[in-house]
Amino acid sequence: MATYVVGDIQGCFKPFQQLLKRVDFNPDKDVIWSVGDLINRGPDNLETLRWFYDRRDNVVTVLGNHELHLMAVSSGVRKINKSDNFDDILDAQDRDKLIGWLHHRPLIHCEHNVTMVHAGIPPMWTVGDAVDRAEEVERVLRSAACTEFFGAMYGNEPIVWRDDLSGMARLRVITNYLTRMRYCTKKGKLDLINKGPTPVTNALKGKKVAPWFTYSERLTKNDTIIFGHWASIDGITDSTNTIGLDTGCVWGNEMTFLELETRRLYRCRCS
Ligand SMILES: [Mn+2]
Repeated sequence: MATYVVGDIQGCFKPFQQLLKRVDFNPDKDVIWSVGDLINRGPDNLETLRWFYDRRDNVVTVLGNHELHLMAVSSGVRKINKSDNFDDILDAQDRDKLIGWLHHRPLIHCEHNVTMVHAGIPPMWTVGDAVDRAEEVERVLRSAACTEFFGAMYGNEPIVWRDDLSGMARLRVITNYLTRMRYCTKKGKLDLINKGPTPVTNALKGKKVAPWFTYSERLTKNDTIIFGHWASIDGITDSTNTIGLDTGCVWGNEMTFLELETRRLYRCRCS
C-alpha cells in the first residue's frame, strides 16, 4: 500500500492519469491525497472531480480556493468569472452530488505525522490552532449558513488574525490563511497581492513580507507540512519538512506526486 499526494490538478486529468500509470497505482490498495484545487482553468474539470468522488473511500482532498469558488458559484451567490471554465461541472446531471461532496471536505488533514493544507499555516498558529479554526469554517460549509458565508468569503480583510474576531470576518481570514496565503509578515499580516517567487509590489506599505514557511519563529517549524497553491515557486521551499507540490501543470509546467512512505517525488511534464 502506498499513499501518493498530488499537487494542484486544476482539471489536468490526462497528466494525472499518466502519473498514476507511472507509479503503477493500485486502486485496491493505494491511496491518493490531493492538496486541493482539483478543478478550474484546465481542460477536464468534471472528469477530475468525478474520479475523486468515485474513489471517495480511498482519497483525501482538502479544499482549495478553486473548490470554494465553485461552491460559491453553484450556490448562486457569486457569478462565474471569465477565467473560470468549470461550466462542465455546473451543467452535469450529477452536479449536486459532486458539489455536495465538496461541502463535506476538510480545509486541513493530519495523518501519518504530516499535515496537508492548500496554501499554508500562518507563523503564529500551531497545527492544532489551524485544525480548530479550519473546523469553524468546515461546520459552516456543512450547514445552511454556507450561502451567507459564500457571500462574505471574498475579500482581503482583515489582513491579520485576532482571537476576538467573530462572524464572517473571522471565517474569511481563516479561509484566506488556509487557502490563499503565499506571503505574510512575521506576525501573520497577509499580503494577498504578490504571487511570484519574489514580492514585486509593496502591498503592505513598507512592511516586510516573506513566504509564510520561511519564518524561523513559526510555530509549525518542526511539523511536516504539505501544501499546493503556489505554482511560481515550483515546489522549492529550501526546507525538508515543508513540501510544496504545486508545480504549475495547468500553466504547461509539471504535475507532481509525492509518495508519502518513501518521500520520493514523481513529476510529469504537461503540455
Ligand atoms: Mn490555489
